[in-house]
Parts: sequence; structure tokens; C-alpha cells
Amino acid sequence: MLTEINFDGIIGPSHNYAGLSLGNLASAGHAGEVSHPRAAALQGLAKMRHNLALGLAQGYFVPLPRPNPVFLDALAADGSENPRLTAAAWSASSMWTANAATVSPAPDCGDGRCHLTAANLVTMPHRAQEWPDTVRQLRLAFANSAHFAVHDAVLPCFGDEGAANHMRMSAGHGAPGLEIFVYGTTGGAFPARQHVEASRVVARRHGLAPERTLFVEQNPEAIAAGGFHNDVVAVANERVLFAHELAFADPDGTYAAIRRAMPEAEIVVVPADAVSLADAIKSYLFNAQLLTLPSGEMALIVPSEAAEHPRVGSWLEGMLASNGPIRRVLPVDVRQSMANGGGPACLRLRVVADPAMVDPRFLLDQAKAERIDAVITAMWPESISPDEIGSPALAERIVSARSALLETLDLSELAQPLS
Ligand code: SUG
Repeated sequence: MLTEINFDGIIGPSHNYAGLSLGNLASAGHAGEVSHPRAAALQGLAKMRHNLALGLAQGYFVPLPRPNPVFLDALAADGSENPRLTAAAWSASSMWTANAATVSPAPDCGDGRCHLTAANLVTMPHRAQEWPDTVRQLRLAFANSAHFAVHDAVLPCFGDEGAANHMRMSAGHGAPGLEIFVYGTTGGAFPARQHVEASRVVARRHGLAPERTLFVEQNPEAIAAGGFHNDVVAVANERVLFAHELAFADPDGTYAAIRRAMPEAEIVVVPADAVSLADAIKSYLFNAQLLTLPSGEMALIVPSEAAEHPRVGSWLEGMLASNGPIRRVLPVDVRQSMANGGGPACLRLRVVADPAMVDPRFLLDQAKAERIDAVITAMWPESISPDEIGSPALAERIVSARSALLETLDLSELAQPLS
């Protein structure tokens, strides 16, 4: 049966705060701080266990090889010339799997298979190195070619950030959906990371029906306020879109186009006079997982920062009291990831598929969660300070921590970096 599976990125042992992402205010604001990789990974794992306990299907992807020798080789760098290049080679940014790929479930695609296109992430150097290793993992997890097609990234002439700039609305996960690609236009203070040309390539490759595909411009004001991905200002699930009033360049046109394609759509708009763009971005209210629980109710898994924020918290209380489509708000603590601009929604890639068709080595159960927990607790560094980035001894520790994880998950074939 088709169901939504959330694949979270296990937070890697090199997690650090290097301030690499221009336009991501949290990344810039925490640059140079001491990070806590073990706590970070345990927070991420606790979120996965929480969702599993709600009765939801949960998967994961493993951290990519870091420090990345392939990246340094390609740049003819040995790690000594430029601290930002070294930090890039060490980045644990693959934890944010909402940027791993764009996923179109089988009912939306011309050939009846689920299509995944890896995101090239070209706008940020530390992220541009991710996709070849990501594809390798996607090809293992979704190897069943009767059900899945995994595509390489779009050519780097057009920036593509994957599912973070893509929403899907449908009557139910297994029904044909309306796919909404949100792009930015260049010219603002911060880079527009998603180019419409890349979105169009993805839509063509996946064989989407034009009448069920929308290309919507993100509000440049949202990008300027730190909304570097659409999933920082909007999230959709089945018939519900939950968006900030200033998320889209043409909000009324966007809502009208959605309603034309999907008359049953319910659009919950948060007005700017209740929650400003700045509050939304600081609290990551929209970087929430909007999920359908087994009971059929919808829940919003928000970062603790959103529930604790005075204006955002009271808006959420009002929403629950109003009898709207979102019936539960469940806060989770992912503070280590949040400090780099990654909330609950950034940490997961949604794939609608039959779990029986996915390689079980990428699916979580409570017993496996305990094994992952044990490896993280024993092997992940407790902290990384900025002056340790580049240290050969720490690099060795990071490599063996990842190897231990791969071994416990029977994924040792991912141990060698790509050549
Ligand atoms: O690409 N942060 C990530 C956060 C990604 C969030 N993803 C979604 N919104 N879906 C980024 O900006 C920070 C790394 C550093 O600064 O060291 C970073 O890459």
C-alpha cells in the first residue's frame, strides 16, 4: 500500500558551525560556536522515534563521507589553503534530506513509478558536493526499478534545492497529486537557490501532467528576510496548505491556481500582523512536519522554538482552538540542527511508496533505533570547536564513527568515498 515514509538524515559526526550558508540567518548567527555532534544526532534520532511512536513509517539516510577527499581533490586542495574550503569538506549538511532530492510519487508520474531527482545544490559550495553520494544511497534504497526511477542531478547551470522547494497536495497520499514547484528570482540581497528552469527539468523528467503541476514564485521579500527555501515559509500535506501570508510573490494567484486544480484544497494562511516574517523565520514555525496520523487527524511537528515563541505559540494555540484542519501541534527538540537553519522539515525527505518495495536497510524500527543510539553515544564526538576543523585526529575519529554506523546498519558498501 502507498504510504508516506519520512527519511531523516542521521546527523553526522562532523556536525559543526562554520557559517557557510549566505542567506541562512541561523547559520550566519551561530558561526564559530562550539557544536555538539552527539547531542545533535541524538536529538534527530529522538524525532524519528517520536514519529515512529505515532504510528508513522520512518526511514533514514546515513551521513555522507566527511571530510570529503573527493571534494578536496576536485578543487586541488589539501585542506591547508582556505579554512572555508576545509570546513566545506567537513560539513554534515547532508543531514537536511529535504534537500537530497525532489520526489514525485508514482500516481503523479507518466510511467506509474515514483521518480526521484537528486538536487544539485550548486548555490552553496559545501552542499554542491553532496549529490553524487546522495544518488548512490538513493539507488540502494530505491533499487526496485519496477517501482522507482532515480535520476542524477540537473545540470549545474540551474540551481536545484530539491524537496525544500516543492510541495504536493492530494486527496490522499496514494491519489494523484498537484505538484507545486516554488522558485526564486535573482537580484535580492541573498541568493535565490531554486531556479525555475531546474524545476521544469524535474517536472519533465518525472512525466508530470501539466494540468497538475504549478510553478510558483517565492516572494523575494521572504528570501530577503532569511527564507532561503520555501519550506521555511510554507508546508503542505494532502489537501492542506499551511503558509505565511508573504510566502509567495502572488499569493492570491497561487491560491486560485491551487483551488482550480484541487477544489477540496484547504489553505491556512498565517497573517503577517499575527506572525511577522521575522518571527516565522526565527521560530521556524513553517519548517514543521505536517503529517496525517493513522487516526486521519493532521499533526504539525514543530521545533520547540516555535511553541516557546510568545507570538507564534499563541497563534498556534488559537489555531488549535479554531477547529481548523490541523488538530495537533507536537514540539520536538532539534536545537543543534536549528542553529544551522535546519528544522524538523529540513531533516526529512518524504517519499510516498510501499515500504515493502524499499530496501529495509533504510527503514527504522525501535530495535534498530537502539542500535543507532548506541553507536552515536559511543562514537560521535561530544563537541567540535571551530579550531578543531581540519584536525587529522578528529578526522580519523569522524571516519571511524561513520564506519561503525554503516556496519551496524549492514551498509558497509557505502564506506568507501566515490572515486
Ligand atoms: O542549506 N544549513 C543548511 C540548512 C538547510 C535547511 N533545509 C531546508 N530548509 N530544507 C543550508 O543552508 C549550514 C552549514 C554551515 O553553516 O556550516 C547549512 O548548510
